[in-house]
Amino acid sequence: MNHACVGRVSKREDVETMARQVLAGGVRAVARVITWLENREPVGTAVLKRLTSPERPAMVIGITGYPGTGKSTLLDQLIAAYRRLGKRVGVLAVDISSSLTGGAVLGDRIRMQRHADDAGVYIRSMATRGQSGGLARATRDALQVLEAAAYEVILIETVGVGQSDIEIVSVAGTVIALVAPGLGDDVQAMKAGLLEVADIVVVNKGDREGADTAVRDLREWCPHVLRTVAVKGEGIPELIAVIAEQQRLRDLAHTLS
Ligand SMILES: Nc1nc2c(ncn2[C@@H]2O[C@H](COP(=O)(O)OP(=O)(O)O)[C@@H](O)[C@H]2O)c(=O)[nH]1
Ligand SMILES: [Mg+2]
Repeated sequence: MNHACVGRVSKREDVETMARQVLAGGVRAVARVITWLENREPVGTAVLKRLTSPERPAMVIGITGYPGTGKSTLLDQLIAAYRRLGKRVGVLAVDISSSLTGGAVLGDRIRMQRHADDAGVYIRSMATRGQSGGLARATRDALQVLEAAAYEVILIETVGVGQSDIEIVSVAGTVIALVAPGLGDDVQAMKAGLLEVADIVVVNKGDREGADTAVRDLREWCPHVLRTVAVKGEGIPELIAVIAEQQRLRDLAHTLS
């Protein structure tokens, strides 16, 4: 018996079964395929080729900003809000610089733990694989898998504000840049890069001194500046509304072009 051939046949069955399970929204298949894609295994790419896009495209929201600004806390609130609207939510937490941010991902896990038993929520950490370019590609692939699995809202959180963050969040229909008061220099630095790709700027920690000044300052740069207190859920309904409006206008522009 030719083992190589047997191997190939079972792989092909794997590919078809996996693709079917992903399209049926199977969480275990989703997780496995994303791992294959992260590791650049050809079987992952083969599954990806068999995936079809859903009739209604997912709403993809990128959230970026410096560590500690409250991205994960905000994300947790957004998950809860979209779940109340009956949406299936997928989350890709991309940690580009785990060595810089220490236990950021672990902290995120704990913060979002309350959604762990919810079958309508899938949370995935995308870890560093050498260069950030590979991570950007793996994230795009994972996004495609989640879309095929019919997650209606997909949230991508990136840590830091490097070029690779911009590359990653740029695949999102809506990009949210998060800032917190008291990070004056960071806000200046962000103006050069992140604010250019941001559709919405959120000044989180609105309960802190300096939030008003930050909002006023940023309004000169970006038309959509909102203030939130993520720990208390303040400003979340307003943010959801602005995201919906921004996506609506984008889709309209897309239809007209
Ligand atoms: N005072 C205040 N603290 C907040 C707010 N949002 C988040 N935090 C806290 O800021 C810290 C960092 O939040 P986290 O969501 O992990 O930030 P991330 O690194 O950007 O993901 C945590 O201790 C949060 O509890 C807020 O609106 N106000
Ligand atoms: Mg975080």
